[in-house]
Amino acid sequence: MTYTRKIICPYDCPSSCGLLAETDGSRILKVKADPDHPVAAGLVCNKMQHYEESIHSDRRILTPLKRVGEKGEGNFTPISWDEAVAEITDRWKAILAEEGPDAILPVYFSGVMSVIQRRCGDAFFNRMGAVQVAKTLCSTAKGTGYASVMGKTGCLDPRELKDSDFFLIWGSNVKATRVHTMPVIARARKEGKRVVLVEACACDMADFCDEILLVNPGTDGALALAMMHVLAEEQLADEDFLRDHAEGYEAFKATLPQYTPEWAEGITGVPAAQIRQLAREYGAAKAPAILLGSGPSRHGNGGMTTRLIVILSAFTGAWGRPGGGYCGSNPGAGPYVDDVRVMRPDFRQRPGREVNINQLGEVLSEGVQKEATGSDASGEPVDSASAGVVKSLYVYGSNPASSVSDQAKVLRGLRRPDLFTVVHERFMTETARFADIILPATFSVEQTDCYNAYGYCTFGTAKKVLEPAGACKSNWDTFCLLAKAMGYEEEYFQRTEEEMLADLLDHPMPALAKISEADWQTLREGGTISTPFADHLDIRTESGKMMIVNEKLAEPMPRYIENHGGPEPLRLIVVPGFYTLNSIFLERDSLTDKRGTAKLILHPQAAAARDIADGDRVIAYNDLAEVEFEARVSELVAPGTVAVQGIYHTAETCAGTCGSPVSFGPGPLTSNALHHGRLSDIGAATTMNDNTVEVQRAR
Ligand SMILES: Nc1nc2c(c(=O)[nH]1)N[C@H]1C(S)=C(S)[C@@H](COP(=O)(O)OP(=O)(O)OC[C@H]3O[C@@H](n4cnc5c(=O)[nH]c(N)nc54)[C@H](O)[C@@H]3O)O[C@H]1N2
Ligand SMILES: Nc1nc2c(c(=O)[nH]1)N[C@H]1C(S)=C(S)[C@@H](COP(=O)(O)OP(=O)(O)OC[C@H]3O[C@@H](n4cnc5c(=O)[nH]c(N)nc54)[C@H](O)[C@@H]3O)O[C@H]1N2
Ligand SMILES: [Mo]
Repeated sequence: MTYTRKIICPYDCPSSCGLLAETDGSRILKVKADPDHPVAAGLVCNKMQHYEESIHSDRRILTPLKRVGEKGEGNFTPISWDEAVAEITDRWKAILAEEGPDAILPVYFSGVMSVIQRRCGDAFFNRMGAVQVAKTLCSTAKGTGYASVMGKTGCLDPRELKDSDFFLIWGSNVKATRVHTMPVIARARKEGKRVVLVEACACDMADFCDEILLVNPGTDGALALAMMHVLAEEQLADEDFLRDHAEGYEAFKATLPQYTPEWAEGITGVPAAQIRQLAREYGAAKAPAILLGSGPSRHGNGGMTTRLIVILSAFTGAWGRPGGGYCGSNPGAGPYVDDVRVMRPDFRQRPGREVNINQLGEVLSEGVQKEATGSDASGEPVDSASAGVVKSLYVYGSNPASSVSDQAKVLRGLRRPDLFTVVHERFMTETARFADIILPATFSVEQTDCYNAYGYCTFGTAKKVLEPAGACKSNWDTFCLLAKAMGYEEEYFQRTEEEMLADLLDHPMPALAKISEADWQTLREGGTISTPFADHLDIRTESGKMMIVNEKLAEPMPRYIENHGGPEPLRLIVVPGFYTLNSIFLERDSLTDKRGTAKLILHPQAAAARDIADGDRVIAYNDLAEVEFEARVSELVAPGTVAVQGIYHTAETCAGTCGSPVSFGPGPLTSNALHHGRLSDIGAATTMNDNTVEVQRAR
């Protein structure tokens, strides 16, 4: 007998789709979009269409594993949970006694996005007092930039775009990363509305837009300023709106004369005439929408760039009209549940050492240097306890060996024989292969949780559909086991995940407090509800006005600042892959076969200057590393830019003893080895699009 259950996609995507899973109680047989889900409404992405292939993949890790042989070699032997938990907690107790909690580093990021499973490890590591990680690997520069203008104001929910009359898609690969907005754009174009793309690499989106502006990466702020220069000069700014709803307009306006389109052409590479034309069209529209992706913010100037684009979105008063304004940050009145109840900062007795996830390589390989020389970089002798050398790494819901910058350094750190590494995973990822102990993790259908969509005004719950495969355990159950063995007696660690969900729903945040009884029923049974769209003129800053000038920042007045850049002639950006989601889905040959080997997209001019043809094997290099790719020559990338799509495994860890020959790159390192760990101007975020390389044909 088969039956259908509602589930929610657990991955890092704005849609948080509702899906219908057909099951016989032991397996998921089929997955399709839930026609009643407020966002999915019958459309599911290419990856989740066959979620069951991932859940029942024969590459899944089903038992705890212990390393045999050298680190990173990939040889493991099965052990029981009791043995694994005993070994982990014995090691941790010894490290805590000898070095203190600053020597234990927990890392998670966006592998599972549901509230409880994503955040529950914080409670455990707060209780321990372990290192605190700034999790700024994704869109924190954009989020901080947005908030420094708009505070907590909700932006457009993508469902409001039906009323927009002009679309400016700015550094967003909608086809790959916001698939539910594709039909909106297609319909708009049929209705004769214009769709303009501002991109550094337009390969995926060119066919869906009326016009493309190819910009040099990291220069979007100059483009936004030049557009506002034209709008102000030609009286297309809505000055009444800006005086009523914003602070600092007059002072900002006084800075605009210098930012001419001709000035911006020299920086962005976009012809001045095209900038002027775009500004006029944008200014003439009643309800233009800017759809901003995170790409332009992953630079040393990413926060400032975002501020300028957000100010532009308000410059013609569009925020006051349905469909007008800005789409791409948190749209709603959420959060709906209080994740502090899951993360339990109150368990922490001491502040703990802080590290930034983008500098993980630096932090882990610190130990290499100190072990080898007995001194730190300055030559000072090191007392390893006070210097805080990390002695144990615990990774869950993340694959930092593949996703974090400065990959060579991350791998060097992971190879340290004295680093005790535990990875809670579903597959033999690049990171898992360096573990001392691997713990087998569940899929979302084997978990109970709630889901706070970050791109739409929806909230949902989903209950466990299947018992965990093999000996797999959820993050929640794993931390409860570890807590018991550590002797942590708080009631929190005695709960089930079902009890934790009930607790969250019993203590709703204001945004959820007033929903109807029918909606409560949906949440109790498992399903997704829509919550009201934000009132875009209810500006949730201290003063109730947008902060064009923000006195709290080191740079109160918005202006153009340069990104980090570098000495090599080509700017390297990374672009999300269409067939994969970060390093997730690499277990599915049906998807990875379609994407093929890792490619470096470059402009015909850059290719010709280096005697490179489409399909050639090439090496991209800078001061950090050399990485091999297959060249793809395209006019749809900015002339001085090279782009790498998707995350790949390295050949080093997968070609050898790897039991699962998943898709891998041609060399021992991937594009992230070419990324510095430098941070953004505000938000201390990744700058993975802000690196330079030289490229040559491989011998
Ligand atoms: N299929 C798929 N879906 C995904 C993901 C995935 O990997 N694959 N990842 C998920 C995650 S974690 C996230 S955060 C989101 C990703 O969301 P975003 O980071 O917003 O990704 P994109 O929408 O592709 O936007 C990045 C775009 O910015 C462009 N770009 C890079 N630098 C610049 C620049 O300086 N200026 C301009 N104008 N453009 C630039 C790139 O060419 C790319 O097309 O998507 C989520 N959804
Ligand atoms: N080159 C390059 N680098 C990038 C990006 C890029 O586009 N290109 N994207 C960046 C962005 S936007 C992001 S958000 C980050 C993502 O960075 P990460 O979060 O480090 O990377 P993911 O690839 O999403 O890996 C998540 C892992 O979590 C595991 N997982 C899933 N569910 C669970 C669970 O319930 N429990 C446990 N224990 N594990 C689980 C998955 O199997 C997967 O291996 O990467 C960043 N790095
Ligand atoms: Mo992300």
